[in-house]
Amino acid sequence: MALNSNLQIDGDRLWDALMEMAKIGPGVAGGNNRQTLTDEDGEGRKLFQSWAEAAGMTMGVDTMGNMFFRREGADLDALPVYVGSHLDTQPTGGKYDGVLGVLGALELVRTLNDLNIKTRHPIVVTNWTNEEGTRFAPAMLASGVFAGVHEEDWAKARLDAKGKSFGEELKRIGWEGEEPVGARKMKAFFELHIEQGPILEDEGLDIGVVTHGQGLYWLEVTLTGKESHTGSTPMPKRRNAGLGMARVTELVHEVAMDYQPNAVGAIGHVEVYPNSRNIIPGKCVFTVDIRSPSKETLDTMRERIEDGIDTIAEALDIDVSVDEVGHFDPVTFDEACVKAVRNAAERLGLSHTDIVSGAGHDACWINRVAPTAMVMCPCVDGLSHNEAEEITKEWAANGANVLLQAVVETAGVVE
Ligand code: HGY
Ligand code: MN
Ligand code: MN
Repeated sequence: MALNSNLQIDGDRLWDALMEMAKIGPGVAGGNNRQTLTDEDGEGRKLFQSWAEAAGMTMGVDTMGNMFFRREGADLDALPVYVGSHLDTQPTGGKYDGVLGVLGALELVRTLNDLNIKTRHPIVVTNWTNEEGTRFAPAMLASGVFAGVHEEDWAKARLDAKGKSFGEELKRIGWEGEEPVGARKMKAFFELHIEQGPILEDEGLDIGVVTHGQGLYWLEVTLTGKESHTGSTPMPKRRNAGLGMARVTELVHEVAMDYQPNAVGAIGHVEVYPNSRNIIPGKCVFTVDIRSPSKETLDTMRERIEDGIDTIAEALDIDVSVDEVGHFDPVTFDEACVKAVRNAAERLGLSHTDIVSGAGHDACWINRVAPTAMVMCPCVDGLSHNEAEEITKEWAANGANVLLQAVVETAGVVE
């Protein structure tokens, strides 16, 4: 069967699956709180497993809890085409970030089953553990181990805010697999994801053909001053870590603004000790998140911010330490895979544009070990990492149809 625009997924079935999965780990404002390796994550994994096995796929799980569901191809020895994303969410996350990519891949297989289409290469639907990095830093942790970026022991020793380790939590929810992580070889990897930015919606475009992903640093900064009474400590005698954090927050913003229109910078995670109304903060721990599509700009921003932090600490007589807890350089996705995505959008008559991903994705790491590309669909107001994250059924279906066509083009149709 030649690939043509008649090959389309069932948009209602995809939407129903998204709404069903969204019931697990509900947020408080219509989104989701299904953080990695929580009981809710375990429940979501079980639901996904039941659907994937009902679609005739066989499951494999590796030692980082990455889930793989294989649909056999005509050529049993051919390297599979992998397709997927992540089911874990932010604490105040949306229903579609990551989930659309996993359930869009499931829908792709369900559609091939309905139409009795056999591909030459097997297809493997994937759920990567801990893409968000919000409970266990850094982001894309398990796909990073798979791609050989992180050592498995280091990853399993990562602690959450309550001092629980990734490894013990993975065991606790019963999803530590047997497969050695990274042993699987891929012909290609495709990931469907919401844009998490405003470009596609603002320009009225259906599809983002992701050519690059911007680079990122997560710098965990610890400022140590001296706890003392907010009422009786004279201003000149204060060693105020909270004031230091405020100045660093401003510094990060100013540096990012110097490299517009693409650079970004903010501080999203903050811990203030002892966090008492009438004690001057003795210690602040926070994470600087800076990103740019240009490696040179990213490194310059990091240098300027670290120098600025030293100046601020000296002026306030506070101590400082900076730990890199996350980093990846800007990513260029595989030309042939990107072309398959672009061909798919054209074949389907969908408007599209090349786009650089602002967010990090598992695809950014998998691109190191296999030819990789991403498909993006719009999201309302470009909003994500917010419970109000929204997409339309049509946008979801367009994205999943492009994913289907790109994967089938790459896997080859036998009958
Ligand atoms: O941080 C990111 O870019 C991704 O959402 N984990
Ligand atoms: Mn995501
Ligand atoms: Mn996310």
